[in-house]
Amino acid sequence: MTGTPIGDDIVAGLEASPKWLPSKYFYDGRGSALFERITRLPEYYLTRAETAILESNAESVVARCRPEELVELGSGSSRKTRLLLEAMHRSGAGSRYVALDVSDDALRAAEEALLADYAWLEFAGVVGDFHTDLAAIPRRGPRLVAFLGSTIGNLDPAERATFFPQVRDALQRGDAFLLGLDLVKDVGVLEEAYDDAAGITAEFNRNILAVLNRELDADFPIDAFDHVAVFDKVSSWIEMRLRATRDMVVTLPPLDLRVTLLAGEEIRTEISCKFTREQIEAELVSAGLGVEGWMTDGEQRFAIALAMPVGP
Ligand code: SAH
Ligand code: AVI
Repeated sequence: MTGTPIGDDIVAGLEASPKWLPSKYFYDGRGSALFERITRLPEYYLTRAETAILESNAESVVARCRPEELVELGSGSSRKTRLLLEAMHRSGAGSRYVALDVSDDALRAAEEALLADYAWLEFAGVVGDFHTDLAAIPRRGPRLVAFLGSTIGNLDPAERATFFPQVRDALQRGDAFLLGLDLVKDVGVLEEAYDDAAGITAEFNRNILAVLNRELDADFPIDAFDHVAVFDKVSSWIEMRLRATRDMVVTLPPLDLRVTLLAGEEIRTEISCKFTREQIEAELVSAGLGVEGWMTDGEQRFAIALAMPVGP
């Protein structure tokens, strides 16, 4: 998946109570492919809703900031990104696309698919972590930074409070930040989106254990975990967990780690926050980003905010 060594965060998570794992470890080749299947599930409305918003608004977003380069964080398959790249190309704005993702498998597949269709595209893939690596991408001119898919929801409030100022620092006056956000809605709709009838999200969830088994020579008995997805109303997030169905001891030899799990014990693998406009506007403003545009789908399930740096 990535050249970054995995370790310290896993030790911290598995020694914590309750236990947790960082969600970036879902995305090896299989995890990225499972996520793509999720985006096509009837229950997972997010990708369809965001695509509809981009279909209606990509042109005006590009007209607003006239970017020479599009920098996308957590770009995955870059499928929806095509709408922005095509709008940039049509308008005669720049043709440089920097895709940053922790998954080199996803980046390679995206590069191949994009270059097969867009001979004019200048593609740069960066294997990296959007928590730390945005500042290292050189700015070549007016810039649009995109963070789509509501991946921002996978960051907790403290992580967002660190992340948004980094985005602000990567922008100059006239640059823009395009942020995809899943909105608060009926709990039943939310929980079904994360617990689909075909069981693809469950497979995606369990894949994080397969990654640890392969990368860290761990011995998680993957079939002995149930998929759990619940909406926490207080925190306004979906929490995905893996619940042990029996007592077990798991070893991760390279980390010198031995983990005991009791039957019924859960490991949190992901949060997926659901937002209101007021909340996200307040967070962006306190990072020096003013919301200049707010676009939603017809059913108000999903929003894309267009933010621009304010102040000097
Ligand atoms: N933006 C795409 C993909 C969303 S899936 C879409 O909207 O469909 C989340 C993507 O973020 C995956 O491709 C995953 O590999 C990547 N990702 C997760 N954590 C990351 C991190 N910390 N740094 C960089 N990329 C990360
Ligand atoms: C990538 N991320 C925004 C997805 C989400 O909805 O939180 C990951 C996902 N997890 C379960 N289904 C999809």
